[in-house]
Amino acid sequence: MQGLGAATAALAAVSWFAASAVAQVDPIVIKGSKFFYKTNGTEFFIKGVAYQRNANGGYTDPLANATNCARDIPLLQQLQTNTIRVYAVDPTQDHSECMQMLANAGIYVISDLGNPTVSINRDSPAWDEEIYERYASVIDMFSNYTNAIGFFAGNEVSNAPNNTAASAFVKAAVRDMKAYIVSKKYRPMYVGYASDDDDTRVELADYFDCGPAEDAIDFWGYNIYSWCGDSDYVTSQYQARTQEFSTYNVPAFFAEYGCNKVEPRTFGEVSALFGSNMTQVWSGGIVYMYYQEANDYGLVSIGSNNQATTLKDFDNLSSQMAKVNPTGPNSASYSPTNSPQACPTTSTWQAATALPPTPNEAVCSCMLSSLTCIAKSSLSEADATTQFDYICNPGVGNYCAGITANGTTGKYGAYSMCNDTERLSWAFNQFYLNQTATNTANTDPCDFSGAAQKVSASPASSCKAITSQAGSAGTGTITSAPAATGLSGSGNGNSGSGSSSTSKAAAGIVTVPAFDFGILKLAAYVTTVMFVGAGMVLL
Ligand SMILES: *[C@@H]1O[C@H](CO)[C@@H](O)[C@H](O)[C@H]1NC(C)=O
Ligand SMILES: *[C@@H]1O[C@H](CO)[C@@H](O)[C@H](O)[C@H]1NC(C)=O
Ligand SMILES: *[C@@H]1O[C@H](CO)[C@@H](O)[C@H](O)[C@H]1NC(C)=O
Ligand SMILES: *[C@@H]1O[C@H](CO)[C@@H](O)[C@H](O)[C@H]1NC(C)=O
Ligand SMILES: *[C@@H]1O[C@H](CO)[C@@H](O)[C@H](O)[C@H]1NC(C)=O
Ligand SMILES: *[C@@H]1O[C@H](CO)[C@@H](O)[C@H](O)[C@H]1NC(C)=O
Ligand SMILES: *[C@@H]1O[C@H](CO)[C@@H](O)[C@H](O)[C@H]1NC(C)=O
Ligand SMILES: *[C@@H]1O[C@H](CO)[C@@H](O)[C@H](O)[C@H]1NC(C)=O
Ligand SMILES: CC(=O)N[C@H]1CO[C@H](CO)[C@@H](O)[C@@H]1O
Repeated sequence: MQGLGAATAALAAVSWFAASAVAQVDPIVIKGSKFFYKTNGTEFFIKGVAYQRNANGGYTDPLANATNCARDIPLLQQLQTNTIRVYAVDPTQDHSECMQMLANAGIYVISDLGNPTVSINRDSPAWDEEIYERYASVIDMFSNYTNAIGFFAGNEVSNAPNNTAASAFVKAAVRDMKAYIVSKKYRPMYVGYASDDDDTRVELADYFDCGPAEDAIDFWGYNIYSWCGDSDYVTSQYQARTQEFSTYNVPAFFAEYGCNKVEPRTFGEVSALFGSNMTQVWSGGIVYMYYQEANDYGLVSIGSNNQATTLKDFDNLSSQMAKVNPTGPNSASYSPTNSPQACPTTSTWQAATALPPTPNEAVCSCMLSSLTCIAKSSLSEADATTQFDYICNPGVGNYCAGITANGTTGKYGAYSMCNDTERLSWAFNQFYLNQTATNTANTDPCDFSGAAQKVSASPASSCKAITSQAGSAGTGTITSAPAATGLSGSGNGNSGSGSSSTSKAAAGIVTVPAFDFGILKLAAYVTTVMFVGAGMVLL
């Protein structure tokens, strides 16, 4: 055990930062299914540690406090760390000091794009303006740091057969964030996904990799906890997973590993992961996790005086990492031969290959400005929910096809990515138009218990192409929209289930409570509207 005093850490922070305020690391680039140092073409294997406190519902940005970074980086170096994974950052904070200190230590960053309140929710998935803007803002923040390798557009979102459809929304996020990086002319930064290890693991990996390259992930992260205690390459199913990924055409690595069913963890999997059986297929992995928390996965404990104390797992991991020296081909002599996987066709896989539309504020503004009966902007969330429940009920009519998204059928309303006010306005207006045309007895078809108001439509001339492509039902495909800016959503959680805790535990579907995305956010309005013939209010 050892500690590093806060005072020492603070001093270190100052001197490191001053020493090389402009130091840059060599960017990591992808070729085929491997990562490489850009300049010398040496293969880059991720020797990673997950670096974020697991706050309950909220989050603490792990890269915004230079004192803490200075305390922790020397310890990460003792673990041979060259990459950290962070799960939620606040783009409005200043990350320059931590990013610089990490760069000076040769440490790269892979960041999740979501946060606990804004990310894609597996039970009511959406890919909308709010989530788009959040994700894009994280990319903007990291774009100036050459030690930012890339991003996870989702973490364990689909984790069971009944929520595989949510992956269509995550894949749309991958597509749009890749396009965003290109449109902003940023240096290459990559967008991937971090999957759990459930029964749909093959379908998940295939789905995110299949189809047009511009829609597909740049890398695959695998959260895998199947090597527990004194296991081995075969028993742990590492061999089976390696065979599965041997044909994968983009880099794959362990985005979380380190089963703790047997403690202290001895990390025998390190010699397998970084040994020649696996280095041809895998690009290393990220140990879960730095901080000791209630879930007992920590390598380091932070005391009440903010002092860091290394734990037994730290020492064991440190000695295992010291023993490995993964090597691979140089980029120049490496000719990738794998191609994208085929899209899954099994009956357990529900996500359509057709993806949701790109969130685009301009499209939604055009739509809103073309309406004559709209939702009052003063509407409370609760009132809006009530109104969605009413207007989108199939028993009332068919007014919501333009604003709903179904990842199973692959049918997405052109305005399904708009915000709640915009979508509710669309539905009100659809109802209003229908009543005006078909039901003259309804003298106030834009009432909705005071939730709506009549306005004059005033679309800009540039809106005509957009609204006509969307069509009168809003179900068309818009191809003439201006470059997307950004658009909303909810969160996803992580589930835990253990298997046996025998020393040589059988591999299985073992996931652990990882970062708790999505505790706070209410389900998106429209997707809560799944009334299965619920008793509803009639006119
Ligand atoms: C390539 O560059 C990286 C980072 O600068 C360095 O760690 C690595 O040792 C270099 N490879 C060789 C073969 O010199
Ligand atoms: C999937 O099943 C779980 C447990 O039965 C349930 O809580 C969840 O809402 C379901 N998700 C979907 C999208 O149907
Ligand atoms: C990145 O750096 C450039 C040049 O220093 C600066 O103009 C730009 O605002 C920075 N971008 C971000 C997102 O910090
Ligand atoms: C490599 O694979 C063989 C089985 O093919 C296994 O016996 C051996 O233990 C593995 N090596 C490591 C380091 O896991
Ligand atoms: C950084 O974290 C330490 C605890 O390690 C805390 O005492 C300090 O106030 C934080 N600094 C800032 C600027 O938030
Ligand atoms: C939705 O977008 C409109 C602009 O079309 C904006 O005025 C409104 O504030 C947004 N509402 C929410 C809840 O974000
Ligand atoms: C429009 O209203 C009429 C009755 O007033 C109804 O029969 C019809 O289904 C409605 N159209 C839609 C699209 O809901
Ligand atoms: C998607 O459409 C299918 C087929 O119509 C339906 O069974 C399912 O409930 C829909 N899902 C959602 C989330 O509306
Ligand atoms: C493989 C290894 O390093 N094992 C050590 C893990 O930590 C325990 C407790 O400190 C030691 O007893 C093991 O030797």
